[in-house]
Amino acid sequence: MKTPVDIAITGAAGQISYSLLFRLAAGEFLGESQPINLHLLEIPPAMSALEGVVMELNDCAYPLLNRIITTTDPKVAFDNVDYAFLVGARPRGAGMERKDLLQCNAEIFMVQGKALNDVANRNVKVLVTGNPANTNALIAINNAPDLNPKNFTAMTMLDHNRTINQLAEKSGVKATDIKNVIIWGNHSNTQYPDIHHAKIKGQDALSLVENNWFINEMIPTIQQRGAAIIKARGQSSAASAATAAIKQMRLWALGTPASDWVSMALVSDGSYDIEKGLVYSFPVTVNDGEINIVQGLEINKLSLEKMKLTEKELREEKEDVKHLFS
Ligand code: NAX
Repeated sequence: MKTPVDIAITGAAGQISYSLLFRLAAGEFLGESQPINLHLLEIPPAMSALEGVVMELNDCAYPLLNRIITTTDPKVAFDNVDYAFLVGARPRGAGMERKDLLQCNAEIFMVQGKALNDVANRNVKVLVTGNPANTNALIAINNAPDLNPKNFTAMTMLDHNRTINQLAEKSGVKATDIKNVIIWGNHSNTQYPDIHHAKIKGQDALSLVENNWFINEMIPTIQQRGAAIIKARGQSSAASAATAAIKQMRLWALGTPASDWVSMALVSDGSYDIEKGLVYSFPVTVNDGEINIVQGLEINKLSLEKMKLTEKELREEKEDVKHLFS
């Protein structure tokens, strides 16, 4: 039996975690021969709900689930962890401005960044899902000076998967026939889902679907998909978000297939003239746990405008929170 890996999940009593935890315990992340310890972080009012979730996890009698720790202390949750899924965040309340939301979440991610810095495994992989995900990741990175900024990504895999699905539905093919879609920028409604480099069964996507559909239907559909799900379901996307979180972390840990890239938000190194240091979504490949931004893609005028628009929003978010950087 392999040594268990330690995985922290914040917001463990929330609805994304209600899907995520069971799938991690079933082996969907690192496979069916890798035992895991789960470190579950919540805030005090949610601890009772979390105990219920733990009872259910135990009732599944998962062979891979070695140990469960529940806590309200980030330093206990992140102690020596190999992977951290930062899902927990404060939702937007009535009358709350976007700036207020940014602020209260910024404080959560400042505390968690410091705790990761102090106690996590030095090779920890941290995936930020809680919104505003890119800027929350930026705050955590800037409060974890002893960890490599490359240890952090924010989740744009759900947007990536949504783009694959839209293109597959439109062209009547399977999701696996679609390659090389891109999400640029922020996980917000300024994000730019780009299919200029995408292939459908090996052919250029834009030779098979109309440019007009791409610009006037597909892009807004992806940008507004979260809101459409809330309208239909009365709650925000949860199972699809958990699927995307597992996919992003799995590909980061185990590598991307040679035939495709995926989208992840990570610290910009200045590629594609995006401001260095912002947490921005790029097309990436992963080898041996190292994420590489796909270089040399041709960017036309439309793409450049959209990439700059979402970069501008991230710059503004950074301005609002940079007083919290250590
Ligand atoms: P829920 O409100 O169901 O759960 C959030 C949980 O986080 C709650 O149980 C709460 O008690 C806990 N929490 C709050 N502050 C905490 C703290 N300081 N430490 C630990 N736990 C804390 O939300 P859920 O639907 O699970 O969504 C979680 C986050 O994911 C939200 O911010 C949501 O906006 C975001 N999403 C991000 C997506 C992405 O693609 N990046 C897509 C899905 C989702 O909308």
